[in-house]
Amino acid sequence: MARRSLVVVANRLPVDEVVQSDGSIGWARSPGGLVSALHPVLRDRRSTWIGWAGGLDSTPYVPDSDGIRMRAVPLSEADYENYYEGYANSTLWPLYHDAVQTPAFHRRWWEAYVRVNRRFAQVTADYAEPDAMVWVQDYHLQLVPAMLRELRPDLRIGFFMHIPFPPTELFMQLPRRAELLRGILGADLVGFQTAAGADNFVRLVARLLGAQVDGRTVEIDGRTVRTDAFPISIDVGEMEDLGRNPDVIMRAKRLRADLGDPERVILGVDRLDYTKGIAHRLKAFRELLVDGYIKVQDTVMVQVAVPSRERVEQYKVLRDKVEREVGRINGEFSRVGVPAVHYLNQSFDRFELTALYLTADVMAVTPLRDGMNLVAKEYIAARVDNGGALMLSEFTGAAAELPESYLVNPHDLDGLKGTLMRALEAAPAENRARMRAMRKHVRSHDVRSWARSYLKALGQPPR
Ligand code: ADQ
Repeated sequence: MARRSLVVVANRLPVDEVVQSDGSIGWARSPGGLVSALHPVLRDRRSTWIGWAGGLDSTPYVPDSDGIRMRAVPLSEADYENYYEGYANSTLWPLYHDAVQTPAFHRRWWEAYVRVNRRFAQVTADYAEPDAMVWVQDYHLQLVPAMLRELRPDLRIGFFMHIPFPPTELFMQLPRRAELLRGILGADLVGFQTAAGADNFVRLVARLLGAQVDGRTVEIDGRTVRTDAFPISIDVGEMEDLGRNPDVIMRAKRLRADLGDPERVILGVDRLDYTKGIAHRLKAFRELLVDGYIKVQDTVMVQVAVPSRERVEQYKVLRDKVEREVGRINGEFSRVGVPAVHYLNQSFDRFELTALYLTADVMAVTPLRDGMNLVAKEYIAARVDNGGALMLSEFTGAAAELPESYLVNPHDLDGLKGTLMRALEAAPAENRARMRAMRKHVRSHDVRSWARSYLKALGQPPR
C-alpha cells in the first residue's frame, strides 16, 4: 500500500512573510520550533501544512516550501482578538499552566474559538487526500479532531498537546469543558509531553464523560482512542554543530569579555511569559547579592526575554514587573560599566543563542509550569564540551527526563537560592558528570525520533 500522505494542522504556518532585496514579498521558513521537528518526516512523503499565515483579513497564497504544500487559513482582527489572544491565550493557556495567572472566561471568546476551529477543520477536509494522516497540533485547535472526523471519517487523525494537560480539578473550571474534551476525543491518538499529562486526560475522560478506560486507552461512542506520552525534543545535531563551530566559540569568548570577564555567568532564556518564572529567578539572584553570597564583580546574570503576546494585558503587566525588578537590582548593585543583570528583550538567531549557551556556567530554567522546555535541551546539546550546569524546575516536562540536572521548586525561594549556589559551586568534575549523562539522554531522544515514534503509533491500526 502506498504511504499515506500527511497533513499537519497548526495555528501557524511554518513560514514568515519577508521583503526580499528587490522589494518584492516572499516567504521564508520560520526558524526553530515545530517545523524543524517535522521537516524530515514531511519531506519524505506527500505533505501539506495548514495554518494561519500571519496577516489579518486576507488569505495570501503561500507557495510550497521545500516540497511541502502550504495552505493558509484566514483570521480576521476579531478572530485574532477573541480566538487567539482571548480563548487560547487568556483562558486555556493560564488554566492549563496550573492557573498561575487567573484564567478569564468570556462567551464571545468561546464562540470565536468554535468558529475558527471549524474553519481549520473545513480547510483540512477540503485539502486532505483520501485516507491521509492528519496531525493536529496544540491547545489552539482542540475542537478540530472531532469536527474533522465528522467531515472526513476516512482520515486517520492525531492530536498532540504541546502544553501541560491540567489535573481534573482545574479543567473542571472550564464552562464548556465536555465539548472541549469531546473535540480532542475525535482523534485516534492523543499525545502529551509527559505521562502525567496523559494520566490527567484519561482520568478526566472517565470522570466527566463516563468513558470506559483501560490503562491509557479510552473507549467512547464505539471508538477507541489511544493516548500516550511523547516527550518532544530538539534538533540535537544542529545544536551540536553550532556548539562545535569555531566562530560560535569565538563569539562566546567575546561575549564573556564584554560581560567584564566574570568568574561565573548565570543565564536565563525565555519567551517573556508569566509561566517561565523569570521574576522568581530575579528575586533569588537579588537576595543572593543582598546576602553577600555572590558579588557583581565575579557573578553576573544575563536574562534574555523574547517579547511575546504583547497585546495581552497579563503580558504587559509581566513585562513591567520584570523590567522594574531588573532596574531595582541594577540600581542597587551595578558598578559603572558592570551591570548586575544584563536584560535583553530581543530575539536572537541560533548562532548568537548558542554563543550565549556556551557562555553560561549555570543555565537557569525555572518555569512555574512548562509543557517541556526546549531551552533546557538546547543548552545541553550545545555543551559538547560537557561544561556548564543546568538548574531545572521540577514543573517542566523536561524534568521527568533529566534527573541529573539541579532540580528545583521555583516557588521555594530559599530552595532556589540554595540550588543556584550548589550549581555555581559544585566541583567541575561533578558538573561534567551530570552534563555527560544529560547529553547522552538528549542525543538518544532527538526531535526526529519524537516525530517518527508519534507517526508510527498514529499509523498503527486502531485496536
Ligand atoms: P515555548 O513556551 O515557546 O514552547 P520552549 O520550549 O522553551 O517554550 O521553546 C522556546 C523556543 O524559543 C526555543 O527553541 C528557544 O531557543 C527559542 N527562544 C527563546 N528565546 C529566544 C530568543 N530571545 N531569541 C530567539 N529564540 C528564542 C511551547 C511549550 C513548551 C514546549 C514547546 C514545544 O510552552 O513547553 O517545550 O512548545 O512543544
